[in-house]
Amino acid sequence: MEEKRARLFSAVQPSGIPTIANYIGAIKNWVDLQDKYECIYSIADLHTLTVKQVPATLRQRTLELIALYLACGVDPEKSTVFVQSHVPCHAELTWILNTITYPGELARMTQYKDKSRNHADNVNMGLMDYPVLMAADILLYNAEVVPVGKDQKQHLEIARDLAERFNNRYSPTFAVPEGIIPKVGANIMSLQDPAHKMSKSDPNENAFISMNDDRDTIIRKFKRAVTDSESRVAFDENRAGISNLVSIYSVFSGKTFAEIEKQFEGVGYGEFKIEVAEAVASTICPINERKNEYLANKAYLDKIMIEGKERAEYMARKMLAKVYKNVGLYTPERKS
Ligand code: ATP
Ligand code: LTN
Repeated sequence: MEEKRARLFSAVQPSGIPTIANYIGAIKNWVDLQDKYECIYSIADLHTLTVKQVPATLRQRTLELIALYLACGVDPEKSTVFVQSHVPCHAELTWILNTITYPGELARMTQYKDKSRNHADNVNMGLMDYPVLMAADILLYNAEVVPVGKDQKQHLEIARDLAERFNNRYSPTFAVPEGIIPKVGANIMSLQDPAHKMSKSDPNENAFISMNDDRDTIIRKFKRAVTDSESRVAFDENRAGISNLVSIYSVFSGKTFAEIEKQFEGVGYGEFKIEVAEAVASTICPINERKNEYLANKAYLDKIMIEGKERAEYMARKMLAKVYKNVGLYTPERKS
């Protein structure tokens, strides 16, 4: 009999065009994990509503993101791929978890503080509650592993705390999830300001490489990347800009930091930047082409989403029924 594999859950928000940071920190790793775990990959559309979205754009980005998942190698035969809002249990479990969450623990989240600053005209309850919805995503499937970038570590910690708190307050119900954070590339920085993470919602387009960028754009953006005046290609914590480029190159070339330092000894930043750009382009341009092929077949994408929803909802409904029972909500039984 086939051995039962541990459940894995992860998601990306359709809040913009994904960048290479989302690819490196998340989607790229998902593909390899499909053979080891029972994987569930979601599109976190409800999360995006915590900042202002243009409705038509959000709908289009949802399609683009599912096309990108498939183009990167997420296989709907192996994994469950679905859109968060298609399974109402996520919002329902969020309510239950809210009743065991303290406002203080949400107010101190780095992402909440950053986004409240960046969207000062729209500091809403959803923005604060974001980690609870994320905890619901994970706990609803009893996921034991959650691959994410470093920026999500704090949120994962809340998911673990809520699982433990719930289990202690009521009865053992949830698995306590563990994060998988990649060794290299968990924290890709902005090309324009290496003190801040690369983010798809950065207003400065030169700060990120989008998964839609063509080869010329990729080269132009890397050429402009902020480095330092030292001009030695190496991973060095005190030189964030060049270290970021070395990390990116390492991921796309498969070479270690030591190999890269040796290869580029005596080579200037200008030449190195072109090499990085070429390595990135040779991976993401073909992905982009495949993504466009999927996008041209909306009926297929809709079919994948509907099948994914059905599979996800089956698992989620079972879990939510257990949660409702364990907290004491009454369920009537149909006798005839
Ligand atoms: P936004 O800018 O809209 O907040 P984002 O670019 O931070 O979005 P998310 O959708 O929040 O992206 O994240 C999707 C996945 O990508 C998560 O697993 C996250 O940890 C990872 N990720 C995001 N930014 C980075 C980064 N700079 N380096 C590595 N991984 C990242
Ligand atoms: N908040 C995540 C996206 C996300 C997620 C999740 C990741 C929503 N729900 C559940 C892992 C597990 C982010 O990357 N910004």
